[in-house]
Amino acid sequence: MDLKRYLQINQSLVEKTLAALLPGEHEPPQRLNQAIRHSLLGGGKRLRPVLVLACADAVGEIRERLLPFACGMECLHTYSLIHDDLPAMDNDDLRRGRPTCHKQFDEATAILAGDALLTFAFELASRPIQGVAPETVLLAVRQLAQDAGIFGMVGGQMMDLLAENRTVDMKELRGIHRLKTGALIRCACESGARLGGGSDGQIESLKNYGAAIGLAFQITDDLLDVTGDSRVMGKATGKDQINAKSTYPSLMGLDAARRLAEDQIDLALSHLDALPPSADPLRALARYITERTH
Ligand code: GRG
Repeated sequence: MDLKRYLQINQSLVEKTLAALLPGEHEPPQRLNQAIRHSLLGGGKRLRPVLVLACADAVGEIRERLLPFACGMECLHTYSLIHDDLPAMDNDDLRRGRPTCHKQFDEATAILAGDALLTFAFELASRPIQGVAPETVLLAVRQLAQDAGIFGMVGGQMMDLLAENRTVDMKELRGIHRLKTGALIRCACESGARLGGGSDGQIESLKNYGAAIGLAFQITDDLLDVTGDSRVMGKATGKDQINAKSTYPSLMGLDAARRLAEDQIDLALSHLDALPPSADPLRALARYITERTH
């Protein structure tokens, strides 16, 4: 399994589809469309849309038809990054190797670009999919709304902000990240399995796979903030320590955090045991989560 090639092919598929689905930068309102394209088409690993496609591959064969849904997930993720970078939140200057949206444009434009991407995400996710029952699409859209909102990413972000400047314990940290980072990654896997025609058992397995890699992804993000190279990552590092934030490395130490991430990858792989060789990209992706450098 050549993961590098698999990622290149699928990342480029997602990028071409996104570029085609989005309004052009010369279409009005030009400033909004330029800001959206600046943030969305300027790099990124495309992990969530690739997971949608890879989970569909693992259970069925209708992956191309899922591209608008997968791109919707990337729009939603990018909105969260734009808003997270704002001065009222993380106040970051660099994202995906480029100036953050509010630095390149201004705060009002960045807020609107995020809002527009959030709503565009649901426009894309709710498009009919040939060969998939409308009720199944509706279920996936509802799941996306839950995982992106109060009971998912936004709720987790609020809990994360409220946890600033105090030490939280492992249980609370896990609860925050299960929502803030984990919900969308888990949702990508569950949606890919559901829209790809997976059985209830397969959907459950891929949901559990997503939950485990989501935690490993967050631990790795915390580790990279300590040990990573900001030039490779395209964003500032060392911020957690400066902000005295509780993270996996700060609560348990670097080695124990690495071990916990590896344990989650083993757990994720065990959820794929009953799946056929078409799940091999997911097996390779799980390992990549902890090996990544950006
Ligand atoms: C503002 C509602 C709102 C939510 C923000 C996702 C998030 C919640 C904040 C991002 C802060 C952060 C660094 C979280 C850690 C994990 C994470 C989501 C990293 C960024 O995702 P990647 O690495 O980014 O997939 P790329 O650029 O590769 O898409």
